[in-house]
Amino acid sequence: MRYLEGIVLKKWSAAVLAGALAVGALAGCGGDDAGSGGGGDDKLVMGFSQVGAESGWRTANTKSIQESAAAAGIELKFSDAQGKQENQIAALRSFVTQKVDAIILAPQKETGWDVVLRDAKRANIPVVLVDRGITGSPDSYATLIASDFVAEGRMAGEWLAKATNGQCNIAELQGTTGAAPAIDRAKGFREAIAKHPGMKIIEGLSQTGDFTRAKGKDVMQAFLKSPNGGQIQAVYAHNDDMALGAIQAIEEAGKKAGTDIKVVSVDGGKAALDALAAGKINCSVECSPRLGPQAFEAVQAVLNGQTLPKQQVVKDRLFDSTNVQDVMARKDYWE
Ligand code: GZL
Repeated sequence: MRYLEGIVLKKWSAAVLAGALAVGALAGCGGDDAGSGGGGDDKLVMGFSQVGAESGWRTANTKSIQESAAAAGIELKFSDAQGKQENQIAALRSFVTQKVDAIILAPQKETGWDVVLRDAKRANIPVVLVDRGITGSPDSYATLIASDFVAEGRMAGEWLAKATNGQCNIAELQGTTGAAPAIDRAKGFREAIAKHPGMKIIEGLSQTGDFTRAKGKDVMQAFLKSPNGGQIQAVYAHNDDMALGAIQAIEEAGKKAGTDIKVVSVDGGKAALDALAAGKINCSVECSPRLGPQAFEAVQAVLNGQTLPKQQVVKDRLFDSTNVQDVMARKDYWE
């Protein structure tokens, strides 16, 4: 993913944001030719196209966006695409037809958005991307609010290199094929382990688990039964749900997750922190799903005619045995 002048986002309380949006709405933001939205004169109406409900992260992300909309008194038309890009494209077309004031999109994959985003632009409906980026023209959206997935992969790889003194045979559970986090977490991890000749992803043991616990378990079971399965010393899962599925497979194979086979993950939600505290996950790189406040701050700015940086990077932390107890004690996690 390309990064322009990224800014680390401020944390905005919903109250502050609601005030900003109310001022914007009363000021008749969005101009005459923007979508009328159909929500009455002063009520903003936004469309939100969500990937689906494949993981704990996704559920928390949906909650964050919906809570921020409610706090700001915005009518949010929500569409769950059930993991299918074609459903997202249909939802965007519907939002354009309904003349919403703005669209928030979490794109299931990087490609295939040019035509529908061109139509939204022609209708003067701004689009804010959250969570995942796209390869289309940067002119087709106002801004992207997301983590740096390459950095997440790099952090995971560097942690594993340090924990294994640069000697480790790794199996990889990749995220959804074609999705920015899957592409970039794979890229960053490979960049990190390439610095250590003793680290490798085992031939044939890198496969998508589609970000779900069930598929993560199925794929890990197949890995463990494969001819190269005995070589596995660590599994790198692109999200916690697949890591938790892999732990089930490891334990059903009579091995100790976190000890016989190290488990490195991304997302850093409470479920992973619980497993980390139990020694079953060794490291999880946080990827915050709480993008609602920043998304609505961005929409308000765009409707007020401001130009935003194309990428707003959400800062991530790394959780492991050195900090998990403190993070849990402070409840400084998402769930
Ligand atoms: C990352 C997000 C990914 C999460 C998964 O921003 O797109 O999708 O890491 C989720 O848990 O399914």
